[in-house]
Amino acid sequence: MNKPVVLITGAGGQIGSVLTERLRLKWGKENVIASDIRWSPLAKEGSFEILDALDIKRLDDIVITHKVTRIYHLVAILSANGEKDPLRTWDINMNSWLNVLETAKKHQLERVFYPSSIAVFGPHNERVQTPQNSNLNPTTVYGLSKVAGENWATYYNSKFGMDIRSLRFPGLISYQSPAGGGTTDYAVDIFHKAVLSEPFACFLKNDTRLPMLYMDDALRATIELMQVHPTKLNPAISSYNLGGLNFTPKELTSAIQKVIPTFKATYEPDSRQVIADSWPDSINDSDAQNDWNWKPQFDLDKMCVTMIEELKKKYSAQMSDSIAKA
Ligand code: AKB
Repeated sequence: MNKPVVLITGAGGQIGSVLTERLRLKWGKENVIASDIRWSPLAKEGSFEILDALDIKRLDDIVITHKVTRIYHLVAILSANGEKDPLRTWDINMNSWLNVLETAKKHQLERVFYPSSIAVFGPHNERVQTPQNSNLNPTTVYGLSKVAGENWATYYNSKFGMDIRSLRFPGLISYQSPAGGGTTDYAVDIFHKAVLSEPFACFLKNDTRLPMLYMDDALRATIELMQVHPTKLNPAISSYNLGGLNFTPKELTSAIQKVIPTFKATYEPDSRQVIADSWPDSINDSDAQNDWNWKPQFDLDKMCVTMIEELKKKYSAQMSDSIAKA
């Protein structure tokens, strides 16, 4: 099999910065082009292009110049930030995606990846083990754009014979890069405070249960889904539910306290609580398990230990750097 030439849009974000690294390891630096609207440190390690994904001409030029065969489209304004300017969120989330779809169709790209989200669900869905085929009635503009994005993917797949694959990500937890304006961000921020020995004020109530996933599992799911033979995938599924973990802020605090017993959190809900209350507690991902053998590897305790170890290393490396520079 020829190696794909991959373009990642929005590569500077939470998923993109780690996915780029992973794909560069898998396919070689020369075969993975990271792009973002602004410069990113990813440029130091391999090909990088400045790209505003609303600019279809520039996208087209990049695809031609690098002979791109696959796109991972990671540009999006997330749930909490999206509510600050709904029309701009719709414009960026939808039109960047339509640009990718049109470009992929024009150049007959082999495969495209689209990240959807648990934000496609709304308050009228079954909250526990939310099924794959639920009615989708989101309450955020981010969720609306993800439902529409999934439907556009199905449309291009069936009408133009394309191969667009998608996952509904829960909240993602990673040490490499900050979370970017979502409702699940607390579950990343809390680790930074814990490692810095500072108290954490959580913006959700202590008993708000949400589906979450450690980044390593999310990346593995993405890479596995993109490698699966097309006949294994169910064409009736526009985007696969992806489960993994689910916990409340209080449970996460207790799990962190097993590693850092002095850590303390308070709970001061803000406007993000309403969004969290409209989302599932947990996700049924049996279709992903059956169709392409999806299985997460990180439980809550393993994730906490790894996050804390890695963040400690990161902060002590930063400290040594600044001492060396002083
Ligand atoms: C958000 O909180 O908006 C995202 C998501 C669940 O898609 N992390």
